This record gives sequence, C-alpha cells and structure tokens, in this order.
Amino acid sequence: MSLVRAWHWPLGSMAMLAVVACAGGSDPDPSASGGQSSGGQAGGGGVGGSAGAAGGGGATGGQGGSAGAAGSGGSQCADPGPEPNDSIALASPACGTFPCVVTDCDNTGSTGYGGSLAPIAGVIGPGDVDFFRYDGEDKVGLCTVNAAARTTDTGFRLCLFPSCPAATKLNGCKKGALVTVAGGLQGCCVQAPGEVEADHDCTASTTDDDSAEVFVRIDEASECAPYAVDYHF
Ligand SMILES: [Ca+2]
Ligand SMILES: [Ca+2]
Ligand SMILES: [Ca+2]
Repeated sequence: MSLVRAWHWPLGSMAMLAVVACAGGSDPDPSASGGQSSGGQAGGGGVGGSAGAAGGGGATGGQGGSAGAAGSGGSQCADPGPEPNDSIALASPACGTFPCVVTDCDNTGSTGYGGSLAPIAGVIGPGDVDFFRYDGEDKVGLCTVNAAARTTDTGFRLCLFPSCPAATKLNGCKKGALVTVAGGLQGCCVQAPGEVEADHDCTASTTDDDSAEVFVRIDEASECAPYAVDYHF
C-alpha cells in the first residue's frame, strides 16, 4: 500500500529521487572546483595589486573566479616590462634609464630620428597601458621645439603629451589628432603605425622657454605584441 501511495504523490517521489541523487553523487561541487582553479590562476597572473585582490575573491566561488580574471588589469601578456607604467606618475624612462634628456634639435632624440638614445621599447596587450617619459630642453639656437614620436609597428594607439613645468598650451597637432585626458593634459594620438607631432607652448615662461616633460603613451592594443617607438623634441 505505501508504495502505491508513493507513486501517486509526485512531490514525494521527486524528493526521494533528489535524496538518492545527493547521497549517491560522489563528485565534488563542480561550480566550486571550477571557480577555484580558473580564478586562482588568473589572479596570480595579474600585475597590479588590485588584480591579486580580485583573484583572491575568485578562489571562494565559481562566479567570483571569472570576475577575477576579467579584472586582472595590467598586462595580460608575457610582458617583460618595463612595468608597472600604467599612469603618468609611473612613466618609464623612454631611453631605458633616466635621465632621457633631448634638446630641440631632432637628431638628439632616439636612433630612428638620427639621435643616440634608445627607442622606446615594450610589450602591449589588451588592458595594458604603457607610459614613457623623456625630458625636452628648449635651447637657444636654430632648432625648434616640436615633440614627436612614431612607430612602424601596428595594432595599438600611440599618443604624445608635452607637459611644461607650469601651464601648458597645446596649439595643435602637426601630426595626429588632438586629445584631452583626465586632468586636462592635451596631446596628439594616432593609430599605429604612424607619427604624432605636437605644437605646444609653455605659457607661464617669461623667456619663451618651452622645455617640457614629454609623455608617450601606448595603449588600446587588441593583441599582445612588442613595439618600438622613436621620439624627438
Ligand atoms: Ca625639434
Ligand atoms: Ca606593457
Ligand atoms: Ca603598462
């Protein structure tokens, strides 16, 4: 009698099946184990401090694990450096080691413009931003100030931002498109391969000295790739 009753109670039989499934299943929780392995690895591969935190969250749950991978930031490539350089404050030396002093004569820049300094070199990929800096000096003489950078490599955006000791005015871009970044700094950008050339003025200088730090930015890459960028002032 009791068996017959059970068959007539769909809820009862379903609950029974569920109990059997749970008791008989010896596999570990698939969502928990998958999240731990993928999330943990992604977090470990991250470059920045925040990436590590996100990876830690991933180790506690499946969904958290994939979130950690997405938020790893920095370079997702095999990037030997220089890193970290994802902001102006962390800009790497354009010539390899500071100081990278360049006068307004173009042949005092990197080798691609006839100078003696090493070209900018690094690896860029999705989510990565690379900033470099060189110091341009406006000397009295026949040369003119025209900060520029160029690359023959492809697959990223190349930008250049002159920054005077005090107020900086960007009159325009002789090459590239004018952009303004957070904080008001203006520069010139081009989709690589290409060349950018800025026309800036240090408006606070009473002697018309346009000496400036120049920041070169490489970003918006869709794939991991090494690059080289030449520059002058
Ligand atoms: Ca020049
Ligand atoms: Ca990089
Ligand atoms: Ca970077």
